[in-house]
Amino acid sequence: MKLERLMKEKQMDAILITNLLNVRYFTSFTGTTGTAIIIGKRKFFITDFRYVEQGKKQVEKMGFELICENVSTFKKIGELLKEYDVKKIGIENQSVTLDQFKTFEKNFPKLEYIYLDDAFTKEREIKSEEEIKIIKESIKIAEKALEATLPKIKVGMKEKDVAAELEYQMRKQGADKPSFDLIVASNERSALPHGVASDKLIEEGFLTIDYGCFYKGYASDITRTFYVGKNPSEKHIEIYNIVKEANEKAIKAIKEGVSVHELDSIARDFIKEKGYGDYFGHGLGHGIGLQIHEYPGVSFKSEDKVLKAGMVITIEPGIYLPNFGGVRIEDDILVTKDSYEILTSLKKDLKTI
Ligand SMILES: [Mn+2]
Repeated sequence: MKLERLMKEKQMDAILITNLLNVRYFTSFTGTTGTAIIIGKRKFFITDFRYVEQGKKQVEKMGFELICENVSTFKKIGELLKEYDVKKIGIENQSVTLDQFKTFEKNFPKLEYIYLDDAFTKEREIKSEEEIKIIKESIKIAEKALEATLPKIKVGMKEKDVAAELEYQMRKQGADKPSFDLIVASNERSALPHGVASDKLIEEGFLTIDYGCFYKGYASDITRTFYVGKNPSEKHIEIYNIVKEANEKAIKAIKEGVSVHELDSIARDFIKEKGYGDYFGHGLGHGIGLQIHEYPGVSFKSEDKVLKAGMVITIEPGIYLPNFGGVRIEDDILVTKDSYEILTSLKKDLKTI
């Protein structure tokens, strides 16, 4: 069990899990109020009246004992710490607020605090079979939604209306909600790597749609760039195909053992070689899971590490030419022992709409 291993490694008597995504990961609890505390071999989950029924069903399967505390979770934690004579406790220093920490220190001055840093998020980077199944569903929902939206896109429509339609279609297919503010960027706005849908009207030129949804808590993240109009210029076709080739080259190199820097370079060097190196300024990709961006980073900027089977990453090279337009093509990929599985299935040839 991951938590027990962590406790042993850092010689802690207890671990406090307060970040809701990590609470969800370790306890299966999907509500909005809950704290987990592991003390030795005992695992407790503290929530309030509203979540007792739901909480029991979810956390008991994971070996947690539910404690209902309606007044102060903090007081309850204090009682447990005392009862079990805890001396050394791991806390999520990246998400505990300074106020919470001060209250802790004031009330438990003798406790030794171990900063867990990103230990939990690192645990989450390799997905279980169950998680992979859910991510695949999340992607399928997003893809069906885009297919249903594309025929409705017309010149003169607002970017925001395209985003609204796409969100509606995702929810109709079963999504919980969009995984981030949808990017719908028409013509010269497609040169903005993060062109969140605006009031701009769709016009002839590139149209970049970067979107995804949460399904059962797990994110999908897909980008496709289209050409609105019948006759893309040679330049449009040229940069589109360079990005597509960079995307495909990087994907082909994926397997356990390849480093993220190496992967980033494959796409980056290719784009540079074609003369557009200055126009690809962001990283190649990132892990997806309970968060839209999680470990591992797949970028020249991220910590270099090797891919491991079970990681789910995006590959999303792009070229952005100011006052002209930009292209990004993003797929979601499962790393396997000897190669990869492309989880996204939307076509990548330049499509005119
Ligand atoms: Mn992405």
